[in-house]
Amino acid sequence: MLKPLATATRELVNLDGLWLFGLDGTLGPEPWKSRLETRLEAAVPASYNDLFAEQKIRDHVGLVWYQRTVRVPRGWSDQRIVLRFDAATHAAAVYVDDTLVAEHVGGYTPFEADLTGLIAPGTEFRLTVAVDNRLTNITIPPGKLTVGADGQERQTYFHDFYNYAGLARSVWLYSTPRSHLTDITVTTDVVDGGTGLVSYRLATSEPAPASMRLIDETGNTVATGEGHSGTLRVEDAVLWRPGAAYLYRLEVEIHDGWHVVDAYELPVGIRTVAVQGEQFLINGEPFYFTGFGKHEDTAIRGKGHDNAYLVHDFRLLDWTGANSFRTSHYPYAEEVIEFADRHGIVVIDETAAVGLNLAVEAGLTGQPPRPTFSPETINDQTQAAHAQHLRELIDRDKNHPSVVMWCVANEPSSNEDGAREYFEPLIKLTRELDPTRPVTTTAVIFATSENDRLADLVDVVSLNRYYGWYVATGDLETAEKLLEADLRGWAAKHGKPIMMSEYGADTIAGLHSVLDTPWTEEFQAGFLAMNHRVFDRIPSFVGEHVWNFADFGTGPAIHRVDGNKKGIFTRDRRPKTAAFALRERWTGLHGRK
Ligand code: GCB
Repeated sequence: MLKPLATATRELVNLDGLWLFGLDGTLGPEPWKSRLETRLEAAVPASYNDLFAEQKIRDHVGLVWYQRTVRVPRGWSDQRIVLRFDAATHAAAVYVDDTLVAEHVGGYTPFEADLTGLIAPGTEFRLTVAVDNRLTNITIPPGKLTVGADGQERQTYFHDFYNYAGLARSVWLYSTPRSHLTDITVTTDVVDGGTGLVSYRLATSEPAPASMRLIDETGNTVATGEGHSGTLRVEDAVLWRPGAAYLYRLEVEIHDGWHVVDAYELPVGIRTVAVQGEQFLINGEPFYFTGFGKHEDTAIRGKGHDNAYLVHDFRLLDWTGANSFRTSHYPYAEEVIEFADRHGIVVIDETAAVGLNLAVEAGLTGQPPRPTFSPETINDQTQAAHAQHLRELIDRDKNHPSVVMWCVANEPSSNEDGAREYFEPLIKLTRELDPTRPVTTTAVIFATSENDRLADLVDVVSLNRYYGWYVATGDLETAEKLLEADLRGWAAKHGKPIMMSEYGADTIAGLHSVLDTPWTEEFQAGFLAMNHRVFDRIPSFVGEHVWNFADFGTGPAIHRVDGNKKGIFTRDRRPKTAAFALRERWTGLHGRK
């Protein structure tokens, strides 16, 4: 699926703005069949939860309805007309006037409906979307529904960020020619000490001759090609490098013999990624990840994409000396990945498979643990949803040079029976879908180098560890010993690159102490410094991602004070003391290895 783009042959209308909004059950039966009977309007893109300052809306479980009218551009009569949602969290049914045109499950990947023939250019139609926020044992991420004493559904989930929902990304109406490009796949390589190879594969709606040219940043054509697959050679290629992005532009056209039928263009970064022994290599050079696990999370918008935060967050990454981040715990808006492409920030692209771990559920709820992998819990249907999600994620993000590794899941219960049977086929699928990028999963604290059953399947061992916080709370001396023993165990067993994909301590901005007092700014800085001392003693260490870039919203919990406070920045992006210490380490660290 190609991202909508205005080109010489394609036009694009953005449908963001204010949409009518209502909770299911307040709107009468079959709400899509007429104008929604509501006074509420919701901003798109935004999660709906925090817009209205109303508990009933914030905590609603089930469907909500969005509606607006859309005018189809008059000039689109001979065109194919497509409606595209960049995401609807977590499932959607889309109606054009009275007709159901699309259904989609999975909250963080795009989907489309072909409206050609259903709507007439120059006219208006009623666009209604039902969005479902429910998570069950067969969704990604999983969750659990129960019925409360009041007869209402209650949602619990096994991850620690608020279950924001709705239309948090852009919605588009766009045109393509009837005969059109449907997909482009690009992979790159570097040979002979500097020649870039750009291999392409095109898919089209019907057979059509194709041609393409690759243009450098100064506008010079550096290679041309023909056909649906092939390889372009770029002598003395300027490589896409971390911190020094360079993007060529691939212009693709299909023809009918005489005319250009469809045109599309794609930024291309020429770079290689590989894992060799205990090293992570970008362009053949060892790369050390500095950065964060992030979230799409801001006040009021929830997970709504916002370009102002995008720009600001990337400036703060730069300010701290971060060269990378992980899209914890779901694929981020494509604008974020494109921005990383343009600004040379390296991305570990994670699926929405967070909480495949019912030991974590037990920890979060105080209930006795249930087996994670069983017919009643995470089962074959969950695995099928996970596989589908992987297909959609890799289809969307495969061409981004910033994406250097896939993270198939966050903290799955990799020490439990059933973990290997569940994950082995998914990791295999990931490699089939994209043979060019390394694969990882992050390991939870209960997964030790002794009992884990997945690390031999992945390329990089990524560990989430909270010694000094959840374990040996406040005792950094003990924490240092535990951490070192833990890391050395993994290093000795696997001989692979190891990175810390999460380490952090909750910190209330403005709370201070001269003692090692958890929740203070000084403790957070001391906690990170302890971790760094240990990392620097492990030769196979390839990176450190602090948990988290910024404070973020969570559901109510006795261990969460207005959200998770492990941010180096507050939710409104003000630095805590540790931000300055990180900046000192990371701006001096590049080139360390
Ligand atoms: C974790 C999770 C992350 C949580 C974090 C925490 O291990 O991966 O989603 O937010 O711990 O702060 O507890």
